[in-house]
Amino acid sequence: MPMQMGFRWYGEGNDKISLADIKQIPGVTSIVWALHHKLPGEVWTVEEIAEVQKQLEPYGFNMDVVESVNVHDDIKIGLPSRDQYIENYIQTIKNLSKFGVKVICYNFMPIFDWTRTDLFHPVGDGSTALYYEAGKIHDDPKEMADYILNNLHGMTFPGWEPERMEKLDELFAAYKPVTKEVLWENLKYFLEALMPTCKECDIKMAIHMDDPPWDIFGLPRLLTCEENIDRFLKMVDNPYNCLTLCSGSLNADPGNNVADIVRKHCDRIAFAHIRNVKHFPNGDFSEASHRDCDGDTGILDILKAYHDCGFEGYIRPDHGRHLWGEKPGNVRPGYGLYDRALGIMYMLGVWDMLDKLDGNK
Ligand code: CS2
Ligand code: MN
Repeated sequence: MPMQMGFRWYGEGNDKISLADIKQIPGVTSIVWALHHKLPGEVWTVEEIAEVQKQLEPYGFNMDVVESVNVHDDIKIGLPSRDQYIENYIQTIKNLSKFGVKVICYNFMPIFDWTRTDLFHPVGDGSTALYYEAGKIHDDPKEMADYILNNLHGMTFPGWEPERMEKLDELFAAYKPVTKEVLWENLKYFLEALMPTCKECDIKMAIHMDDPPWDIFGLPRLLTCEENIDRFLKMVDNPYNCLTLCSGSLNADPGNNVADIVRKHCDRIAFAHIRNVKHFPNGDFSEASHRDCDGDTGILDILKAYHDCGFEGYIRPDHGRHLWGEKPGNVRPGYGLYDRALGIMYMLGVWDMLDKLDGNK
């Protein structure tokens, strides 16, 4: 089976991009979906999942990959209430398995998901992209959360739920005792509880890399480099404990070589995110088009590594730039239609050529 191309979609009525639009992008077989109205910790019901299935079916898309089923803070903090939230997570896995879901992408970052200081930074060609200004990130996390929420213009964004952001002080206080080692322990506890159900349901848990891959606002981050990925996979050494290897998240640290990690752990990568990043000498970075030479991530080397390993998992373009009229208010930052579609064509172009050179086509 060849790799399967996915496209992230935020759901009917919640995403300006329609399934009919996505259908016109060559090669997409999987819609990477989620129930975006659910808060972390809530059970996803069979009826709610069936609703999405009904929407995808006419287009022939599969619903094999969910991104994300978000993990409740109490699990990450390790509070006694975590056992109930883990039970809920297990029930969600069971419900998802009734619809043939194969991979659940999630992350284990305290409080915040991806973090950027500018959501619409000029790239220089008229387009804009997500940008990280190293000097700005040491400021108040509240200011940053306000900035991001204001620029989402009411659009849902996992990890940036207004309900959670309102309680930022409480959240920071609750995470106080959570050192890096405690967070590792809590991740292990969570995964070990899930693994039997994952096997029974044939669903892989695929952790997303931390973005950016370093501690921010004093909060520990784990999935940041090859060494920690090794530790993670060994810690719960189970074929259902997998990675969402996000090239752009990892490569925000220029010390990470994503292609090397692909070659080392290909059998444990359930889901590949391809995103390109350009580094600046002062520690800032900007997201870039998927074309190899537009950034520093080594997109060609990464695709070649997946191809050489016979990767049969799911792959998707990650964040794109905002193009051709995609402006604050009418586009979900990083998730416009055009640049992600261009990214897919770039990836498929490379992939098809590698197939051809191998004599497979
Ligand atoms: C995604 C992540 O938009 C993105 O950067 O790749 O937010 C990802 O969806 C989550 O971290 C997974 O839980
Ligand atoms: Mn990603």
